[in-house]
Amino acid sequence: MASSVSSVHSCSLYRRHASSTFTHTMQQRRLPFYQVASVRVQPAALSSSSVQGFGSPVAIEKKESSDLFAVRHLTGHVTKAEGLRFAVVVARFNEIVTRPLLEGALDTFKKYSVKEEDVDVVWVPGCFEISVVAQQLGKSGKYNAILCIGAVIRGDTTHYDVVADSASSGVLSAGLNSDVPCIFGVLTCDNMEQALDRAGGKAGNKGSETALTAIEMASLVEHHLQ
Ligand code: INI
Repeated sequence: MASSVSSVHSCSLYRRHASSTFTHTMQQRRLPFYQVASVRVQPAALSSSSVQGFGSPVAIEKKESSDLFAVRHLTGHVTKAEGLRFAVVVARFNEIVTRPLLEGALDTFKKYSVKEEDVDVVWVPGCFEISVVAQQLGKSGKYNAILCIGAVIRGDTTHYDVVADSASSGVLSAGLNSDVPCIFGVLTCDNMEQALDRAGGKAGNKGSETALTAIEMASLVEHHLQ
């Protein structure tokens, strides 16, 4: 298979970004670079069998060792959080879940060098109210990203679906309308046990994970997209 970019030289930019990105375990799990590279590049070095198994470790290994990626890769860095400002909008409904999610998020901000004075926390009654506030905060121009935290837990009626759908589409709209990343840290669970598992229990703390997403997105916009 021929490659249109097979003659390009080694790309130090790609390597620099890739290695620093992959030092982070969250990023490793998501494999953002390999997925992008897999789609965009069909290197001659790959055999047809390795191309067939595109997501296989063998195919990834071969592509990584080639020097074909002479394109710019823009990514946010969780290690470049200093000076970035965040708002966290958190729902009081199911506070037994949302409070530990918030604590996880604030811990993570601290670990990644976000100063306490660069974070504002805004409480709202429930998930339904998150997006209107997120949009206002985004439009205020004061923040690099807005982290939205809530917990919707299925009950006997369809109310769950209405609130969960409004929260997800509302947070998306808030980001699109304000041009500031609005991160979806709302749990949608079948029961309280599932929710607690994800709020610092056996499934980790989703508040902490979404804080990392907020840092990465804020860094991406601040350092590459302005
Ligand atoms: N709000 C939540 O944040 N989680 C829920 O699980 C929930 N349920 O299931 O009802 C919920 N409802 C309240 C809603 O967000 C609004 O606050 C309310 O409807 C007033 O607008």
